[in-house]
Amino acid sequence: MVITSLADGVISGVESVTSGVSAALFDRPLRLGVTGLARSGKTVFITSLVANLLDRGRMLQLAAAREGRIEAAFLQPQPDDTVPRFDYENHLAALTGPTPHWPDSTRAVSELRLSLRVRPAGLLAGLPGPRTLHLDIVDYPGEWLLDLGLLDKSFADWSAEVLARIANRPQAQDYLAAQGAADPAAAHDEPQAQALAAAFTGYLHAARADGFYDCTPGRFLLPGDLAGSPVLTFAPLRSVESPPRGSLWREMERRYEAYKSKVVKPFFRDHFARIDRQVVLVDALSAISSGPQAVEDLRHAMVDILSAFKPGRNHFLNRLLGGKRVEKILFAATKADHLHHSQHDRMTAIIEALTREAQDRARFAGAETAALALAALRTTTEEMRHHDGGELPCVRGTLLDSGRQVACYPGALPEDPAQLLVPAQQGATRWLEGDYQAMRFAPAPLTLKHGSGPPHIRMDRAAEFLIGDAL
Ligand SMILES: Nc1nc2c(ncn2[C@@H]2O[C@H](COP(=O)(O)OP(=O)(O)OP(=O)(O)O)[C@@H](O)[C@H]2O)c(=O)[nH]1
Ligand SMILES: [Mg+2]
Repeated sequence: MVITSLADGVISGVESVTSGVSAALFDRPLRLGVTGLARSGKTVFITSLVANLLDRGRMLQLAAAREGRIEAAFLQPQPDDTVPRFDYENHLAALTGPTPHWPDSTRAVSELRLSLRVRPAGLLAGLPGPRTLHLDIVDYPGEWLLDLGLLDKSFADWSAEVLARIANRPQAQDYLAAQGAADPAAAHDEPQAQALAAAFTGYLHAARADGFYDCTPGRFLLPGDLAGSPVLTFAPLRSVESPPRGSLWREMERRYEAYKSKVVKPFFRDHFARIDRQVVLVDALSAISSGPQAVEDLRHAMVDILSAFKPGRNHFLNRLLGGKRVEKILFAATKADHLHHSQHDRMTAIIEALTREAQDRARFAGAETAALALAALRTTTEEMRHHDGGELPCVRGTLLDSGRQVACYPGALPEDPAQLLVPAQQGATRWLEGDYQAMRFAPAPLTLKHGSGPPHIRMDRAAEFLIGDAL
């Protein structure tokens, strides 16, 4: 499917040139969506991608860069006036300044346009002059994709489902008690509605912090400028027989519907539906170190997130997209610099297995998919250390919390991903074999060589997969 559409593009392009139309017609924008759950590495990924496309010394696996066909790369005003600009300069300054630090957490959609002037290759090589690819990079929280599942659900169904799911979670006990004490059929009382919404939001935050990913509605965690508004002041309630007008239940139902139509649908219409290529970033290592439950939960979240890319089952999205589909999806395990490179293949196998169900669906929808382990910013160096008569493949870096330089061995990932995924699926509470250490490294002070972006692992491969064919 991708090959066909590409071939179509080439043929119509050649026709338009032979018919004397300017090659400027080739200048077309390509929208690259970058998503992932909170803290998965979206901001650092985009910052590094842009910096490394501007200065391409470390992008040898990107064919157009290696062949010297990219004549210029520059940032331009983005096409959408109402979307915040991705704060590239500040994020880069944070990562590469004199006292390097990680950029702040970001809480909403943002966008940046990078334009690449390229000399065409292959069939188009004979064309006069370079053409320009406008790459519109869009950063949006993966949590917002999870909300797609709400569109087909009534308030009653959603409530029942959520209450059943959280019944045994310790993080939810306060909310469940508050909800149990409230009478859904009683007259709506705003302070009570606010208290319930606050308690439910508290549960979502606690669950998220403990590694649960099924934390919708997504905007409750990332409200942006909607904080405190009625569309975010609802919570799941137990069902009652024909709740009267003006009851708490009816008002919550109304707000739930408003959330769907005023928050969820506009996001899909204005951002999601326009994406051509997509990266889904996954911090699998953190999930693995949190334990089997977190891994199983992450797998579920991936299935849910990716269901947005197989819109067949969702009427709203189907109508919205018409025939348009995302052409390529890259699943990337981030922060691969936490592992010695000898473990990267295993990390890739895990990310493939973790997203297999989701990938199969996307493939079904006609998108080309790939999986990769990468680090947007490499913070470590590798070394072998003697231990118990053997050699341990370690990484050395500066720990974020203590500022200490350490050589770490995070644990051996299994060769067969099933060794992690199967116990996770079967509800194991801890790993039987092996222990995985969570670490956070600080970005290392850098002196960037002229013409080179920040050090990374496989960002060039990621770029080749995502945009190589368009260059
Ligand atoms: N070692 C290492 N750590 C990384 C890398 N990328 C991200 N991190 C870590 O992950 C954290 C989150 O990265 P961000 O890029 O801010 O993640 P995000 O997905 O934008 O997070 P939110 O905006 O909060 O959703 C950073 O503060 C770093 O601690 C990387 O390439 N290497
Ligand atoms: Mg961010």
